[in-house]
Formats: sequence, structure tokens, C-alpha cells
Amino acid sequence: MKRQAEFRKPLMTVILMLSTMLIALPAHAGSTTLQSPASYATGTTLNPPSDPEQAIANDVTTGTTNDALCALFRTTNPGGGDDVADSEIYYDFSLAVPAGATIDGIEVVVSGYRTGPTSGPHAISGLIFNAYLSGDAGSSWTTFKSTSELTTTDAEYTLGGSTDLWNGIWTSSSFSNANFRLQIIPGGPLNTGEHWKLDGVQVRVYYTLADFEGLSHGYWKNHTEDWPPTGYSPSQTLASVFSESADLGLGGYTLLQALDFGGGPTLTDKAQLLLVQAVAAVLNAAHPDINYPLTVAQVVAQVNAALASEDVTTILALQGVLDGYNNLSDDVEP
Ligand SMILES: [Ca+2]
Ligand SMILES: [Ca+2]
Repeated sequence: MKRQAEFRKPLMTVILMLSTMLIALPAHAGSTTLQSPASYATGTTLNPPSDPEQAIANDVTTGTTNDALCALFRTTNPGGGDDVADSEIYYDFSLAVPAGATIDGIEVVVSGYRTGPTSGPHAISGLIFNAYLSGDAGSSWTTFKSTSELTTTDAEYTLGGSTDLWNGIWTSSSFSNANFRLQIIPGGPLNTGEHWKLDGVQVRVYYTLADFEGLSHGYWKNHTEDWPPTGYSPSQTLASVFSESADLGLGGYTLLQALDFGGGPTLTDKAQLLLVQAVAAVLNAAHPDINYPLTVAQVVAQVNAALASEDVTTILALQGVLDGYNNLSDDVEP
């Protein structure tokens, strides 16, 4: 028996080392797809563009023209007098930036062209579009970026890029439909008239996902010696952490017992499956050396809300999410 035990120990060590190396996840970069807006609003109102909705779709083929598919910008007030370069604001880009991602860059594609004389005594030159961004629903705007000089047929102008933050400070929530805005203002000589054709505007966001970590319920069940830095005790009750567990008759179990809960067909069984992951999640979130995707407060609030719903689909959905987080990485040593 003694020889067997001596044999097993180095083998287990090798298996643990292998699993640690396989499960470790590096931080990784990603981007949204290039997204068009769904909504628009007049920026300044003295002399707004005509047909602003035509810049929602980038649908004029590069190298051609089709005025009916473009918003028309102007600088000269038709009523006479003012030279006003009016703006249009585009939003509802539905940019899928993961919560908590670090923003690396923003790319804006402006498609359009110019009309008007390009030669002779009335030739006009220097027509451009300027783009501004907002991550707070238009309360503040970045410095602008300009296209190169527009040509007489449709072209796409890429502003910013994968490492360009437009001198702004951004979080993932800056890109929600409620917050993100793109403003377009024509640029060029004054008294130019109506010669800016904006075919479409599109946005792509580049980001990096953090190197999140999480340990499994099995780890926490077998390593109660690692619990003290979390501030939680194996013997404290479920109800002391997840108040809604009491309504399901589960509040009196200890956190350690909950890590051993099994499944089954009833609502209470499904709640037990959630609580297995919930206890591991709260320990991961509370441990100072584990970079968990959620805070303790978020875990507790989400678990209580799911339990209170008494809805099996809701409970199992959160169970699945936490199970994923709790298996992010074993490359952590509490
Ligand atoms: Ca186009
Ligand atoms: Ca268009």
C-alpha cells in the first residue's frame, strides 16, 4: 500500500501541472463588426442636412454616384446670410463590446462624395467631412477627425483605427446605444452651397478582454484552507450570504455543504445547482488574488434575483454563466 501511495503522488502532480497549463487563458484582443447606425438626430438646427436617413446605409457603390441614397449637407443658409455648417448625429450602432473590456481603438468609416464645379471660375475645392464621437449621449465630444478631400464619386474614408482612442476616455458602457454618438459636420470653404453627399457612416470598436480567473466549486470544496483570505467561513449559512435561499428552505445549509449539492427535477433542485456555482463565485470574487469577472456584490445580487424569480430558466441561465466563470482558469494560487 505504501509503495502505491508513493507512486500516485508524482503522477497526480504531473496531471495537475498539465491541467494548469491547458486551462490558463491569456488576455486576448477582439473587435466588433463594422456597424451602421439605426437612428439619427439633427445636431445644430439652423440649417440641417436633407434626407439624413440616407446615411444610415452605406449603399452607394464605391466609384459611382447616387444622390438619392445620400444625405445632403450644406453650408449656405437658404434664407441668406449665415454660413452655417450644420451637423447630423448618428446613433444606435448596436456595438457588441463585452462588459469590462478595455477599449483599444475606434474606427469610423465615412462614405460619400462631392458635387459642384471642380474647374473654371466657380470651382470649389477642399470639401471634407469632419467626425466627432461621444460616449455620454452627446454631453461631450472628442476632437474631430477629417476625411481627405472628397472626390466626385463615392469613396470610403477610414478615420481612427485599432489603436486610436480619439483622445477620449472610454469604457465598454460608452458604446451602448444609450451613450454612443457619431456627429458629422461638413468642412470646406464658406458659402460653398450644397455639395456634400454623405452615403453612410459605420463604426467598429477594438478591445481587449481581461485575463479573468476563477476556480471551480470542486477546488473550493477540497481547499478550505484557502478560504480565510475571502472572509467567508465554510461553516457559515447560505442565508447569511444569499438571503433568498431561505425562502426555498435552503438557508440553513452551510457554504461547504452547498458545494456538495446535487441536481434533480424540482425548482429547489435547480436552485441547489445554482447555489453550488454561487458559493464558488462569491469565494472567487472575494479572494484578493483572483481576478474574477464579477464583484461579490454583483454575484450576491444576481443570485438573489434569480432565486427570487422562482423561474427555472432564469436560475439555470445564471448557473451556466457562473459555471463558465468558475472554470476560467486554474492558473491561480490563492
Ligand atoms: Ca458607399
Ligand atoms: Ca446611403
